[in-house]
Parts: sequence; structure tokens; C-alpha cells
Amino acid sequence: MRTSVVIIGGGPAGLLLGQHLNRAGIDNVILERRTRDHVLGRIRAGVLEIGTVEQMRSVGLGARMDRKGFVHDGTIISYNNDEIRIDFAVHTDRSVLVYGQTEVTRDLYEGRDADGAQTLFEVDNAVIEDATTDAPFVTFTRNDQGHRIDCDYIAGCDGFHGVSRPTIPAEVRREYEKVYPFGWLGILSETPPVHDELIYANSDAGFALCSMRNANLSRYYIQCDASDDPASWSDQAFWDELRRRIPGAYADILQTGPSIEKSIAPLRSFVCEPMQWGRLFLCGDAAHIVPPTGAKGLNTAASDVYYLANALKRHYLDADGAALAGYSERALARVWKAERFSWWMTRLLHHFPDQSAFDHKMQMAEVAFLKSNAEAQSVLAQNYVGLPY
Ligand code: RFL
Ligand code: PHB
Repeated sequence: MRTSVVIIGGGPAGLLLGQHLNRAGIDNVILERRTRDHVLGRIRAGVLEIGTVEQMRSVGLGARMDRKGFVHDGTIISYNNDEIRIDFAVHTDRSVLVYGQTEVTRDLYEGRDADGAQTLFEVDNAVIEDATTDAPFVTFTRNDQGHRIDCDYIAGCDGFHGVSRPTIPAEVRREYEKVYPFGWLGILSETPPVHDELIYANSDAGFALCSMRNANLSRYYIQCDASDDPASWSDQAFWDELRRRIPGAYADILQTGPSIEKSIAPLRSFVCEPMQWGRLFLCGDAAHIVPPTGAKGLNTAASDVYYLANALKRHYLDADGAALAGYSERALARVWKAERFSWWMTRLLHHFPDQSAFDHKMQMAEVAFLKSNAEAQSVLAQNYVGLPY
């Protein structure tokens, strides 16, 4: 079998890239390790930058998103009972869209079905071969049978635990990592959101986030020990802890109910340089991870895809290879800014187990400065809505 681009990973990065290529008439095959239902069952990101929104529209998949997504013109940052509203409309000419990653992924799969493009699920043992030659190929097993696909290029969109990044030899790769000493315990509940904007709350008891999916579906997170077992957190214990961490005015009106999903996500900052090796290009979580505090993971995956899709289009449609050669440098320039913002938001809003009384005072002073300074609010707003591509 032969195709132009083999895409390893059928998460949002791989699917969005595939959709851009389908629209440009560049044939591609997606190899996904899991089933489609498994991919669609993962509860992850909730906030889309305008760049991600515009890409979904540009590949012809904006209709359901524009109908069902919620435009947010601001967000709340709080510390105990003190709150600051960051007004995106005042500080930028943009907003964000609250529309879940599950929905984005579903729209992308439906678009791929409509185009008749090939996705192979339950693919095991994918191996990338000859990436530094002009005839790379990928081998894999499926239903106990061995397969090989020859191609021009390989897009490694297989997430943090995929095979693409480790294919780049260790002596070529440089990895930068910071692991945070806590996790996020998240629940989904069929209750109305406590507020119509997101609330990022720091408190003496630690971080909490109030987010949402729709008018009757809330997504809440609290900072927890990275080693906690979600099963050891009863719903009641979760709600009690959330109430302690958000301003009293919200705690008083919080509507609780049974959780329909409960899981713990570890927090990590990670970047792999370069994001290209020969004809292998990394996109999204395969190359970098951010802690979720800035809502940047999916959006940074989307900006990588934008650069790579345009570079592949220039190669195939205009016979211009320069953009492909510059992909890694271009993507990394934006990645590092998203890393910085996510690290900064995480540091501002969490309780660090080893933090001294001085560190605590620094955090409070930073919140106080943010509250009193329009430029500081503007910097937060510009980063949150998404830096330009
Ligand atoms: P994904 O989504 O991990 O998809 C990779 C796909 O590759 C498959 N795969 C393989 N396939 C074939 N062969 C192999 N060897 C393979 N190994 C893996 C996997 O099965 C999977 O389907 O990576 P992608 O596409 O780069 O997308 C990245 C995003 O999923 C991620 O950055 C975001 O979810 C991060 N994130 C958030 N991002 C935002 O922009 N805004 C948010 O509000 C936000 N909230 C979050 C988040 C992530 C969270 N968790 C659980 C880590 C909230 C949470 C709690
Ligand atoms: C979410 O709704 O899951 C969500 C929103 C904002 C974040 C992280 C997660 O920063």
C-alpha cells in the first residue's frame, strides 16, 4: 500500500491534519491504536482559541461547533474571596469558544467519513522506517496481520506516549521537562455551571477550576496529590473541597450532583526539540505537553497542524519545500510561548507543597498586581485567547 502522508495517531492533531490534507487533495492514511469509541470517550480540553476555531471552519467543519459552542469574552481569576475578571473583549479583539475536545474529535471523524478518507483503528506495533531517506515507510500489525505503507512523509501525531518521538535518535533529540508535584482531579456532572464564565481559583486550600461543556453539563477540577486514586475521592468529598476553594458567592450557589466521570491528570511541562527528523514531523502532544492551567494543549496541537498542513500544501501544490524545512523552528517558536504561559498560570494559581511563606507572599503580590494593573490583565488576556500564528 502507498500514500503521500501517513499520520500516526487519530486524536485531534492527526484528524485535523488529515482534514486539511483531504481538502487539498493530498492523500493520507491515519493509523490509530485504539477504537474510535475509545478516542471519543476521552474527556479532555474544553476551550478553543480563535485559531483552532478558524481552522475547523476552514476545513468545512465549523457548522456544529458554531451552533453548539459558547463564546466567552472573559474569565475569572480568584484568590480566596477576591476575584479579578479578565476581559478579553477590552484587551484583545478576540474571544475563546467553549466546545469540548470530544465534540471537535467527533466533527473531525465525521468529516473524514464524508471525504471517504482511510482511518485504520486498532493498529499495533507501528514502526517508522527509513525516515531520513526519500522512501520512508511504516509497518504495523492489525488483526494479527503484518502491513506496510510506503509514503513520502510521516506525521507523528500519536501523543505523549506514542512511537514517533522515540524514533528520533536520542543523540538528535533534546528534551526539556518539568513535572509538577500535584495533579488535577476532574469530574463531569449533569448540573448547570456555577457561573457563565470559567473560574480559575487559587485559595489557601489549593487550586480549583470551574468549567463547563453546556448549560447542563459542568466540568470541575481541584488540585490533588499526584498519587491520589480517583476512587478514593467520593463525590461529596470533591464538592466539599471545591466549595472551600472558590469565592463564597459561587460556593453558595454551586449545584452539585453525581459525577458521571472522575479522573486524575498529572501536570507536566515538556518540549522535544527538534520537531522534525528527516521526513518525520511531530505535532501536538507527541512533541510537547503543557499543564492544563492555560488551556493550551489542544490549541498548541492545532497551531502545529496549521504550520505542517501549510508546509505540506506548499510542497505538493507549489513544489516549494522551504516551509517543510522550516517547520520545526516555526512551530517551536510558538510552542515555547504557550509553555511559558501555561507554566506561569500554574505557578500563579497552585499551592506548591514545598512553597515557603515567602513564595506564598510572592504569589499573593502577583495576584494583587494583576488585579490593579490593566497591562498585566492585557498580557494574560492576549495569551489566553491565543497568540497569533
Ligand atoms: P492525543 O489526543 O493524545 O492523541 C494521540 C492519539 O494517538 C494514538 N496513539 C497511537 N496510534 C497509533 N500507534 C501508536 N503507537 C499510538 N500511540 C498513541 C492515541 O490513541 C491517540 O488517539 O494527542 P493530540 O492529537 O496531540 O492532541 C493533544 C490534546 O489531546 C491535548 O493537548 C489536550 O487534551 C490537553 N488539554 C487541554 N488542551 C487545551 O487546549 N485546552 C484545554 O482546556 C485542555 N484541557 C487537557 C485539558 C488535557 C487534560 N488531560 C486529561 C491530560 C484537560 C485535561 C484534564
Ligand atoms: C476544561 O473545561 O476541561 C478545561 C478548561 C480550561 C482549562 C483546562 C480544562 O484551562
